[in-house]
Amino acid sequence: MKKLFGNTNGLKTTQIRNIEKLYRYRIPSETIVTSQIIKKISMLSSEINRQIGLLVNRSGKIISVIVGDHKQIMLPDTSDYRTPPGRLKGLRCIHTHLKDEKLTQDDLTDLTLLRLDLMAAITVSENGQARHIHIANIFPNQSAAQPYQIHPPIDPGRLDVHCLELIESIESELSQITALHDIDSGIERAILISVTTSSRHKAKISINELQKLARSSDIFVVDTVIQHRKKIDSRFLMGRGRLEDLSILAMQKGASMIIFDQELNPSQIRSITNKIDLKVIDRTQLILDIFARRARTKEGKLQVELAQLKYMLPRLITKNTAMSRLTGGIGGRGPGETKLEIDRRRIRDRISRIEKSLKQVKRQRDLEKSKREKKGLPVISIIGYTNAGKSTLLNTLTKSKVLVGNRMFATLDPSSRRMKFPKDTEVIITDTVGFIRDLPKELKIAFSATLEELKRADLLIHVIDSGNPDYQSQIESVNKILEDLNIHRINRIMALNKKDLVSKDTMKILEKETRGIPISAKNAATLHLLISKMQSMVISKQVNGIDEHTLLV
Ligand SMILES: Nc1nc2c(ncn2[C@@H]2O[C@H](COP(=O)(O)OP(=O)(O)OP(=O)(O)O)[C@@H](O)[C@H]2O)c(=O)[nH]1
Ligand SMILES: [Mg+2]
Repeated sequence: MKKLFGNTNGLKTTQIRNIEKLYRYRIPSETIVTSQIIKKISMLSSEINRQIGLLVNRSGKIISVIVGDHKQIMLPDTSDYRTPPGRLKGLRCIHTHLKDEKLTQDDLTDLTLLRLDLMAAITVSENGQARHIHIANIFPNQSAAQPYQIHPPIDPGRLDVHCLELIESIESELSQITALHDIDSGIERAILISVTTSSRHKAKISINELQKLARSSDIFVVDTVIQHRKKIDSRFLMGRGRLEDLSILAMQKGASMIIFDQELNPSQIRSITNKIDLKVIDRTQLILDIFARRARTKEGKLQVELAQLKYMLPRLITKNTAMSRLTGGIGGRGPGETKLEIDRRRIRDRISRIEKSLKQVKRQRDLEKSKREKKGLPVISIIGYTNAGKSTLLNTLTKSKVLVGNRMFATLDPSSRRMKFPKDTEVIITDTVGFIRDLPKELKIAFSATLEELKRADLLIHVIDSGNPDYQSQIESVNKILEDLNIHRINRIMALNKKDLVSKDTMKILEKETRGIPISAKNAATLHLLISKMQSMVISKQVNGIDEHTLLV
């Protein structure tokens, strides 16, 4: 016999048995619930003085029996039954109300958030007789004030609502909405949400960046929502009402996923995923996902996998399909406790194997490095915020063809090229992974070996995207990362890139603020001043020895 959900404490064994027997019933697909079940559930509910609920699938099978208290039932986790946009969940909830009470706000919230087929409450009299059945369904009409529709109470003896027809008509309306949005293109559609206590301006900049990140991960952004709060709710970040609005918005716009601009801790991911019938991920997961798509070299791939596993481990507490997107399914589909333990152990094993391989790769690289060092070529590293134009600059300077792209983190794996200055000095120029504000710590750790490389640079070129309205805070983020890496004392040139995108006046201000050199990395003709500065700094360093640190900013 399947186990009961909810709280059975204080019930007699015979009562528990009798309630468990409800699992044996089946409901013909055209009726919401049979009179036999109505009778049974009302009697039992009144006997134990608690609500009893059933979750029923489309073919009429009872998949969960839930015992509540006298005021409410808590629906179990149903995230395994996630439905694609344009569909309902495929589950209806039928439960008892002990007082002569209509559907409560909680019932209606569950209906909309979980996208249930139907929500029904049977009111039960003190002697265990069913009085009325109250039914509500989702009402996807965009112009309606409420996302649900409540039917007039039905007499238990006259249950003539054709259940399947009703559900199908709702789904047909939903699919009309989704057809409008070309859902079947296979591209994930997401709503971005920022729940924040900081200023509107900051939140806006941040969510714009999240939008670029989403696009870089081939996700189509259907809407962005900024929610200001005096205090962040520790469980759901936002209030439940807002969560409900979000669910409705997702339904109306055919979104399958919400992405939080804030990092969600394991328990927040869990509570939100259980509450809302949408895939839920945060900015960190999105960045990890982009990295996973971009990594090409063995080292890069290992580093990203390590970061993902470390991020996932504490979050592998319960089912969370959001993870499957990142892990190709490890633990994605609601593992039971033992499977969870196996998954955890497998992940830990994999983590230590990757760490070992990475050490080996590093040894190999050190070997190559020392060969190169013997040649004694100075190293210039190009660094900067992601999408600033670092790879473009490397390409133009060295006439090479490193991948450039108008997306975040186009470059993951560092590449090095030789370059000869007019005065015949030869150097090695390296391009690095872009920086981003609040770089997830898992990635920082995983990429520490790559970033450590920067310590060996004789000169850093900090490329700035002058065309980005947020350039100032991007510079700050880069500076902060340089400090974290303890390389902020290495000589540095600020290159104010994309000067073709800003007016001369703006560029003047920028030059004054940063004492940088305006360039357009795409256009070799604009690089003379930069090249001569690079050359003079490399030569002066060679002359003056390694310990001189003139910070040129
Ligand atoms: N208008 C303009 N666009 C530029 C310039 N330099 C680079 N870009 C564009 O900026 C985008 C990013 O260039 P990348 O060179 O890939 O930038 P990156 O800093 O290497 O980026 P990541 O590797 O993603 O961190 C591309 O679409 C480039 O074509 C420039 O001088 N002017
Ligand atoms: Mg790049």
